[in-house]
Amino acid sequence: MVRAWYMEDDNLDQRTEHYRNPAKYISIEDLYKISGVEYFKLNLDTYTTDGVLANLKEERGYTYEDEIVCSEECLTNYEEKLKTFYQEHLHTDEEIRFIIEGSGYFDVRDKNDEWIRIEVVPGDLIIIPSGIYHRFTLDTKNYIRAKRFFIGEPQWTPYNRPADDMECRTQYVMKLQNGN
Ligand code: KMT
Ligand code: NI
Repeated sequence: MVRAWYMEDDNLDQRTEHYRNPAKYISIEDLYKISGVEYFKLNLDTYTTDGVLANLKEERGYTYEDEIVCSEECLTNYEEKLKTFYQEHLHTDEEIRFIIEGSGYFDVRDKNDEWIRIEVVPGDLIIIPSGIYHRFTLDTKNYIRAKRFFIGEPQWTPYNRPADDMECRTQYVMKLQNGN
């Protein structure tokens, strides 16, 4: 099961858990309510044929798909990319990742601007809504392989915070105020 918790916001290694003391976990249902982040568990042995992913793609209109591997060997400009991923940013579209191998953390801001750390492992499909401030880091194992999906022509541009005046941001904030 996916795990998520409120982060201790210190300056230690970004790749470690950063639990609070005592640890403060949040369920995936509550995470959805307060942030709009969606989560699906897929079966890694059967996802190519069992129809679950196919349905999701159909329902949500994901027409584009590729794969990203983040490791020192596979990612060009590895250090630079990892820095970019970990800069607090938002996108004009959803960020959809389906983890095939390895692991990592997506951090999202709640409405009080506190960081929530979401651990992703193989079989997890996570949808980060457009307009939410977030970031990504590898964990200490330094490896993740994930599928990326997109509606139409992919557009991965990160808009670093502050991006409060962007339309996707104001819409996101409004949606949350109206209870998603
Ligand atoms: C992103 O945009 O943050 C990424 O693609 C991170 C790697 S995919 C798990
Ligand atoms: Ni992003």
